[in-house]
Amino acid sequence: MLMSQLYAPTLRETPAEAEIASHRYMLRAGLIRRTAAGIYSYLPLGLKVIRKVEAIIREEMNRIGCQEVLMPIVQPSELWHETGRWADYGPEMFRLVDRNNREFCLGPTHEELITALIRSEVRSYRQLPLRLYQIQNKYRDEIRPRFGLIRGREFIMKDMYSFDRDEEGLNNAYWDAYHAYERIFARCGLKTRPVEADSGAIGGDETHEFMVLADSGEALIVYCPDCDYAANVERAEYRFVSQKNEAAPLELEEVATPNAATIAEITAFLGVEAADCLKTLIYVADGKPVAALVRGDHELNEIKLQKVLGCQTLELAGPDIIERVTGAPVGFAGPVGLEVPIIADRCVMDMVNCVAGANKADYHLKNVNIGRDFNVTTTADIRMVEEGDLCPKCGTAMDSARGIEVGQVFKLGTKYSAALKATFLDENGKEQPLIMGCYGIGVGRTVAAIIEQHHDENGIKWPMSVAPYHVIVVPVSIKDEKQAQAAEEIYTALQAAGVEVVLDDRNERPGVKFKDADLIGFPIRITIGPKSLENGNAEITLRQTGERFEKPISEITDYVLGLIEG
Ligand code: 9G3
Repeated sequence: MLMSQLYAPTLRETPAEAEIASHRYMLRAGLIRRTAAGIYSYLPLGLKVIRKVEAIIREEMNRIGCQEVLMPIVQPSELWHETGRWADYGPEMFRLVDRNNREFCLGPTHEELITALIRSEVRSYRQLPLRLYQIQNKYRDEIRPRFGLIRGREFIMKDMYSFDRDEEGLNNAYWDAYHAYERIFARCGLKTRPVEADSGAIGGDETHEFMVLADSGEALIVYCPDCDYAANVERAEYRFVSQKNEAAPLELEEVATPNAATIAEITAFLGVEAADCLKTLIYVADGKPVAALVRGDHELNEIKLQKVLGCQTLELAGPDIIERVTGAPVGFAGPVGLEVPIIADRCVMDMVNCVAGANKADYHLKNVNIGRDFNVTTTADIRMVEEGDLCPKCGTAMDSARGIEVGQVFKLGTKYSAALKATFLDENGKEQPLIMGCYGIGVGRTVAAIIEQHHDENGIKWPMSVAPYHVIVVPVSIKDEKQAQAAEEIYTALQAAGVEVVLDDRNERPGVKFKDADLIGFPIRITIGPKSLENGNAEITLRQTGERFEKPISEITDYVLGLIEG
């Protein structure tokens, strides 16, 4: 490929909307262009990388016995009515109607579709296990698309679905996919960390997310430096050590706290620690009000609360419900005298003489004590884990990091096969539901994450396995007959050896050519300059390490092949 013909419109300046490195460089290096919010066109260089990542994914999916299919993007609403999910996703689902006014959606995922696809033809245990996957566009109308391909509204996903006769079969599929993911991301040059995650609305019990640790990541994880425990904070647990406060309970006291509603205002106004305050949060669970209590310096984890309550819907109560339930405006809620169920975090049970809202406008209570002044309905772990909390497995203080979720593996069980009546006959002719798992990788997200982990101030540093081209050959001056000829010879020899190579044949100043080479991030740059040429050499620069050295032109092809193999 000649640089003068390659359609890679590089930009000198960083576009304003790009907030993170990968988004910045994908625009500046001419890999993608924004068509609409969260919707992108892939330009030649970007598409080459996407296709290389897909090829690695295909190899590893095929290696664990998966078969590739391609399902439609446009999905009939009937299937989503059968599983009851048509209404679940509201505005996030792109919906459309056809000329006969029939309802469809643009597929955000394909559990319904794949299960309906096979249910009438997979009828016997002899046909199991079955593992089908596709690499296809997905559509989710995100409220805030951002960070380029990391949170788009149209994105390419590899989604695999496994069908087994029993839990053991599902377990095999789950761990085959898990280890395939480890190989996929390693082959892409990505350092990932699998973390235990919350299975959320899609049901099932066990699930892991593959995280790329990056400060720009939207997910927050905690991990143990000593053992392999790692989890998304939505789901993370910690070793709870009860440290009962030994102070004697003091007389309950009502204090005027005009306009001091938040924990920060109360601690300032009363001169107490946040850890001595009670945070009372009023929620509506399946339509009924409940109170959740956490220590003032802790965060409530709504996902844990919802699991403890076992409710379908859970949302923070609005000001009017708070007024009705507590008798006070927002900010003065407390447990004393509340008529609703109270769920307290375990840490609350160690508290003595704490400060809480008085359920009265502009008043708080001091020296509130559990048992004497109020009772709780349930005590549970409903707290957001933080850095420094103890590992639930080995007790070491945990670290935290932000992560980009590039893949996830889920055990679904019979959630979709039961709803869609996808069953098989076992040896005894007895009808059994298929046991399912689903496994996703965000292809665009993976490409963006590779850039997040492989870039510097000059641009991208592609791992060889996914680079859009392996080599760029740069003559310092294309006008110099000898340089142009040597460059042409090297370029032709590399092409003949099957190397993916670009020749920068532009009549540009060397600095411009070197800047573009670094920005686009070719792993190998071969520079033909007047000095090295006199000795029959060319200069090689490795983008990953910055190493620079000369090689006789006659040895270049073999050396480059060695680097690509390496
Ligand atoms: C929807 C919309 C958004 C969604 C879903 C459905 C996420 C939805 C969960 C999954 C689970 C797995 C197969 C590949 C791996 C992930 N967002 N999920 O089900 F209608 Cl609008 O997609 N699916």
